[in-house]
Amino acid sequence: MVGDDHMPIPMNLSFLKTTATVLFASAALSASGQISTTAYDNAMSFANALLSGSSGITINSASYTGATNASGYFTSTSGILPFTSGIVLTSGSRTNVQGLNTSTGISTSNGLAGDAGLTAIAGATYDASVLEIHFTPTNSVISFQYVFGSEEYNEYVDHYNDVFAFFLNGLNIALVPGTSTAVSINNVNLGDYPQYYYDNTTGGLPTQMDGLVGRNLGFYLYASGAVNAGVENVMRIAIADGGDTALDSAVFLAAGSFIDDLPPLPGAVPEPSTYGLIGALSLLALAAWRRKQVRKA
Ligand SMILES: [Ca+2]
Ligand SMILES: [Ca+2]
Ligand SMILES: [Ca+2]
Repeated sequence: MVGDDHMPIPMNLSFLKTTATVLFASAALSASGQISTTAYDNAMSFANALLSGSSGITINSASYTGATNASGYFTSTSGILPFTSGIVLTSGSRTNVQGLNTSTGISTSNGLAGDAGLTAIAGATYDASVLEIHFTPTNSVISFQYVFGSEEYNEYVDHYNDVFAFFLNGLNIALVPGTSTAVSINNVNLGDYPQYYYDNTTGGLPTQMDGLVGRNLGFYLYASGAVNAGVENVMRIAIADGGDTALDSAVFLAAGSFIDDLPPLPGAVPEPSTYGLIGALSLLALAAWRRKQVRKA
């Protein structure tokens, strides 16, 4: 599909969409701060932006597939996202994550193919943007922080299932904490895992994204999983439109948050599926190692 909106939707949904546009036209004026973006340059710089200075991770190579303008670097006023800089990958245009929220249907159709891995999770996908990172960690677990945002919220939930995933050595680790459920439009919204969902259709936050996942205090999202220490591992960070190429979705990755350690916040632990992979004993050993590092500091 070449157009900039979905195919016609049922009357009741059209009505909701019109109503929402009117409702937040004034509310958006109260939002403060901003998200700024700059253009994607090259895959290695992009991948290295995720590392902190003291990281035990070495990035050996990286490649990017997707529209050049679908991705870029961002900086953000504090209070919009849980972090203030990083990289953003979208299924449309990077500039569409900037605010204010003046439209319920910001959309860029790049006319690109989807991603087979994402299609396996969420059904047919299009306009995929994929960053593949080949890296060597020092320790046997990695984690990083992210926020998912989309224009599909709320009116296209259960209609257009935009999706993203972090395939770590082939396994998706972008899951609702404590579950094996992938983070997508249909899986996290006002009705499903609402504690992780921020409804921005009233324009409370200065970003065009109508809904954000992973920005609520106490419900931040970290992807974490087991890796093979000392040898090369592969992570594919992928996002795509579901169903057609319209209405953008974005995934924000926090600068410096890609570490070979458990997530930094109390209570932010790896997914249960990860426990099976790492094994309870190595998790305990890792925790003990980390406590020792803290004491030494
Ligand atoms: Ca698109
Ligand atoms: Ca919007
Ligand atoms: Ca979409």
